[in-house]
Amino acid sequence: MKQQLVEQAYAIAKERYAAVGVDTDAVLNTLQQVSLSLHCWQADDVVGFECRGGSLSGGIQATGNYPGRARNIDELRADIVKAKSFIPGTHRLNLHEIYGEFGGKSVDRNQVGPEHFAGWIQWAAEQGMKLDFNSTSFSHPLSGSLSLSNPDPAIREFWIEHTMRCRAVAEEMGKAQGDPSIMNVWVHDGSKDMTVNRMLYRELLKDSLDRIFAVEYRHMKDCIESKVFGIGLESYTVGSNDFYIGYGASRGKMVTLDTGHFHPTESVADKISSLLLFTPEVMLHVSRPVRWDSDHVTIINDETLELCKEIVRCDALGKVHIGLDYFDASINRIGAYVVGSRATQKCLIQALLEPLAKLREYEANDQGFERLALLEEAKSLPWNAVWDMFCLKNDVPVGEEFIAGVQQYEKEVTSKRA
Ligand code: RNT
Ligand code: ZN
Repeated sequence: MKQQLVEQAYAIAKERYAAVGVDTDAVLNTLQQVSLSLHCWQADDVVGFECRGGSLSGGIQATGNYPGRARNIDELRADIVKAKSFIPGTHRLNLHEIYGEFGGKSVDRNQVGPEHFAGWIQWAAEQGMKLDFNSTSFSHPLSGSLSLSNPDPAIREFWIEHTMRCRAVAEEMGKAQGDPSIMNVWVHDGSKDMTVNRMLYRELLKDSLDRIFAVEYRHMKDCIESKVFGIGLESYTVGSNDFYIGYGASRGKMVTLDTGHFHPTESVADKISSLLLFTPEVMLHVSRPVRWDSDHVTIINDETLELCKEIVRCDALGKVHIGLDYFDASINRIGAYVVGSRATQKCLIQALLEPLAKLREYEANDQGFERLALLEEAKSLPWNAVWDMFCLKNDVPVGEEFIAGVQQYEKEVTSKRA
């Protein structure tokens, strides 16, 4: 697209926004500071690089068999580099433990250490990306239905050891990058059918977490993620929302809000302000549930928009970490990264462009009509011109131009993967 067109449209948008008290240049600067944490697992359908193999378990599922899945570390890295070239700004990479560099050896989950991520740390530094991390409870012979809440001491110890080691890995990442690595603990623990032991498993999970978090680190931050149910684990989830809110609030740990992990009419946006009053920060997994926690590619929709608006309205960009979490195996996977990341950023820019001062003035004066009218008008202010300028400034394709870029990479690279 012509640079001149983008500049002209931006000049007009700048004036329109100035009229409602919004400084578009300041918005561009603010958005520049916001890093998304790109989930590594969209590139390979959550398979990872353990040499054990086996299928995805733990109640999650990547459906579709679009060709071109990344089959090894080099392919995954190349895909991330390609995706990132279409996403404006500076972003982080979120790794799972199963994506370690195990050098063709079988390294069990209770043997993992920072050495398996030394290559990633070096690569990320070269790419100007910071790393976040996740322990991995699923897709392992000992995953079963219960990991950290398993009444069998041997199995529970195994997963405690794994999670403790993962924190040590995250600590090394944080140290190397001079910025804390955020480590998410999500365990799939639950039960397919009714349980008569809800309390027992939750007590065990609480105790496991207390032991895991007993070691204090300075270069990593912990977060804990709840969900409603998993596939094959429909009747009970040990790590429910209530469980982790209680845990996070009492232990000063961040709670991870995955937008696919709540009842369909529940507003995740509404949770931000409550959590921030009782937990230090918030981690997000921005996704798009369709009928269930289906992990479709994030798009601009009311849910994502409201979520971003709440972050901005709470003045919490510095306290809310925005990670993505979806895995669609039915479409071009690099395209999936780009669409979901750009959609999240487009929601953020709309949130930043909200004429908040004016809206708050109306609200303070009890001017309900005026507030409603401006909220409605703001929806069609020319935010897209500001977004195009953001892309232009960051030297990434403006508008739909990235489609051809993704297609070219598919033709040259991913379509050749058997
Ligand atoms: C699963 C959780 C979790 C995973 C990743 C792969 O329901 O959302 O965050 O998606 O750990
Ligand atoms: Zn998630």
